[in-house]
Amino acid sequence: MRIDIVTIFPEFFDVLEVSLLGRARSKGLLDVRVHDLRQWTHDRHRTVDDTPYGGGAGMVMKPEPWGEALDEIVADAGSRPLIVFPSPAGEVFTQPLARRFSRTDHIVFGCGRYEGIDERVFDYAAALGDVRLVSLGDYVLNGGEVAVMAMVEAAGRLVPGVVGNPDSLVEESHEDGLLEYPSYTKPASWRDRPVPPVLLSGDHGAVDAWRREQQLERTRARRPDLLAADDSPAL
Ligand code: 6GU
Repeated sequence: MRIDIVTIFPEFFDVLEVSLLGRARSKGLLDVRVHDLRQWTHDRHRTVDDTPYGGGAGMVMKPEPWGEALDEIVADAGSRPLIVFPSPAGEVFTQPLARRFSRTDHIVFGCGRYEGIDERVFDYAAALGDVRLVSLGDYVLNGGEVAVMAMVEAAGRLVPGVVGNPDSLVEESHEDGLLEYPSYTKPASWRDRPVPPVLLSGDHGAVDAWRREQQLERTRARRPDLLAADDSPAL
């Protein structure tokens, strides 16, 4: 899987070298390329932003560097990528979308800063690939970099071979539409807090039933919105 990231802060992505995704990169499972948007500027100050037409606060990212960046990356890859612009005005990123990303051969992430990117860039990008605006959730970050890091990690760990034991991927929060059940390890009692006895019973059927009940109970308490969804596993 190839991932291109266009940003004015390429250093943000240095942490992709470490941990799970770092190993996936050195094993050749993930081909991540980080690009400085300013390489596609031509003025002495390497300008990427300008004042908004119509007035208002803040600056808007100019379309020209974005156009050249997308042209060059898409031409180099030679096929139509998925082009993702992180934006608090986008659709919300969820596990099914992470799964979709993990099955995509080539994703280009365009990290906006300031008050956003000139709207015409999204329209132009649609000629080169399938465009999606994607948000992490209902709060505002300073730019798309942290959001892209989250999306790359969520999708990258679903690429076959990236996570050592694939079983650990299925029994997780959100994979079955519910929150994960609670986990315990030794000792059997710690600071007057015993492990739930059913987990020590050796009765696998009882353990499975208890875990399912815990998933439903926690989801009811913390995330009732998941149970109200059309595709809720509780329906
Ligand atoms: Cl994707 N970008 C920004 N700037 N803020 C966000 C976000 C994305 N998702 C949530 N807040």
